[in-house]
Amino acid sequence: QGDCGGRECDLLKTEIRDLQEQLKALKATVGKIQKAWIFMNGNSAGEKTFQANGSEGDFETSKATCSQAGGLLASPRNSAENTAIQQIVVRHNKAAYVGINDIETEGSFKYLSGEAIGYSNWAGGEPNNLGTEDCVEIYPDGRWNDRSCNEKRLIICEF
Ligand code: GMH
Ligand code: CA
Repeated sequence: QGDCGGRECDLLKTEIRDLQEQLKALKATVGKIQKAWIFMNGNSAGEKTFQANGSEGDFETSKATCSQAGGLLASPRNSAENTAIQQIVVRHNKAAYVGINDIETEGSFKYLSGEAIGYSNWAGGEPNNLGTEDCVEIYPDGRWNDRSCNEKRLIICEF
């Protein structure tokens, strides 16, 4: 409880107040930087921010690129996130892989975490596993197509 006393206690109280002020200022600064960053070249949905830097890669490269950047290959878990990713695809006029695949079990699409997907936005007739298609691309219209993991696609990461 608040029953500490003496000079040492007063000092701690002052330090805590000072830290609280610094934290508040820090949060405001981070918020501004985040907004400016999203304004420049990204998008957001809920707590997630999505970014593309124009680079392209196959599924493994896309996954590794995002992971090396401290993020995750964009993995839409609801329509708001899907729309945010779609808008970046439109901006770059280039389809992108999402962090979803059925590499492990054909027809069982999972996030990179291994969890089964809880949301999907397949284009008509998809997934059709044409040849062998274990990865998922998102088109400019926001719809998904299962696709070979070896194509070159826009890299979009989430943070
Ligand atoms: C087939 C057809 C197309 C479809 C492609 C795509 C390949 O060529 O069904 O309409 O767009 O497959 O699913 O990944
Ligand atoms: Ca397909």
